[in-house]
Amino acid sequence: MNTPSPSESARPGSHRDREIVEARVIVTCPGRNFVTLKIVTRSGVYGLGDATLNGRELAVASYLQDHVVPNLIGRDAGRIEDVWQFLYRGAYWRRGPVTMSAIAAVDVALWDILGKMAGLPLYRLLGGRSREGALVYAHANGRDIGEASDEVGKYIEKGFLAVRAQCGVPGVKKAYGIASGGRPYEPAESELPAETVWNTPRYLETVPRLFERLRADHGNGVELLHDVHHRLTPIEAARLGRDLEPHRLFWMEDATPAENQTSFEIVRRHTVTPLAVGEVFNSIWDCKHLIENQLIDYIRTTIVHGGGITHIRRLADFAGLHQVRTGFHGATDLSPVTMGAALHFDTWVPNFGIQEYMFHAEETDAVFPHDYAFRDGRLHVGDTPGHGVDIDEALAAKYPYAPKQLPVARLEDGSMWDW
Ligand code: KDG
Ligand code: MG
Repeated sequence: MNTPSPSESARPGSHRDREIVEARVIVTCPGRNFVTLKIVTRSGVYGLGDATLNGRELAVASYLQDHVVPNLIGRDAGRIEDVWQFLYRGAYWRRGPVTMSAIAAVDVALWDILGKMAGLPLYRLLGGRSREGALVYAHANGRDIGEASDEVGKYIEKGFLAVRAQCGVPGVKKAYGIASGGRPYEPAESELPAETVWNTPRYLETVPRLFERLRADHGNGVELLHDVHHRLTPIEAARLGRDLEPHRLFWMEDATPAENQTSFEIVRRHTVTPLAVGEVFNSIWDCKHLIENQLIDYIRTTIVHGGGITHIRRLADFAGLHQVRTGFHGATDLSPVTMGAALHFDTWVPNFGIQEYMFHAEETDAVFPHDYAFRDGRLHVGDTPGHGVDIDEALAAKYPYAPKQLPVARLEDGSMWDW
């Protein structure tokens, strides 16, 4: 499709070798749903990209299968930037989580192919190692403050240097972030959304008590984080940030919905608790005002929902100009393919902050063999060429798609609220 220039035709990895001959969308549910794109070149070298959008998986699978894959066949897998621009500009309809997750899947698969053809791990293609490992934070949650504190203690014993803590709120049925039935926390648990009830005043009085207790039980040697999950208005978030100041949080996350980026000015004006936001963003345009006005400290948009490495690299560079650091989303709905790609990015990116890390289910790890490993509070990538994550397609086929949606939240009077 693209005419090779003379230098592009030179082996190894000639234009003919790099020609995309097949692209397959693989939907599998080993513990939870994942959408994976496998792009195969004429040489047989293939790359993998994650396209999982929690609760809306099949929308991205169709976007890829019906609208993207036919455009890939015959194209040069080495023209990563051109393919990105083709899928973004060429679609006319820009941005949005479905589009950007689909573009990300293609982009990450092409970077994976480039790494494999060059015989280099992805972090080396990006510019090489900036650190020995990526600081990660784990998720501790409990039905009450005592149980949450015990959980934080367990993660510290496992070697974690940073822990996110959430606890039940008295009188609130199914508060965000709390596991049910002794299972690991997994929000998308039912075919139709579970209804949860929200009460802001009770939450605002509980959370400072949680962190007071955590500092009393565990001291100041551990980084503590908290996710508000978009539940507060800007002035309520400002109040919580101020109440948390004595407990020195690493960050307060998603304090208020951020479609209106200027709303963070209110939060920022009133508190020095560091702010993180952006796991639901999908473009640099979702955070331009937040970053250039230094209204946040950490940007959470990760590879899969933000258009892949090609776009997130631009976002991270822009953030770096304003002393905003990365703090990539890494819940269980980000597949090991995203985790692998994100960790290579974390290993390189100069303005790295932290990486979220929730353990995947054993079945997930078996379907997606990978070479990253946890050691001493950090995740370490391996030196396998590409992003270091593969898929066992035969095993994946044993776990058919199972529809699951994220919960919704209502106030006690029945009004819909932000989940
Ligand atoms: O798909 C939604 C989850 O990834 C999200 O609820 C988890 O907020 C989350 C987090 O910070 O990990
Ligand atoms: Mg979050």
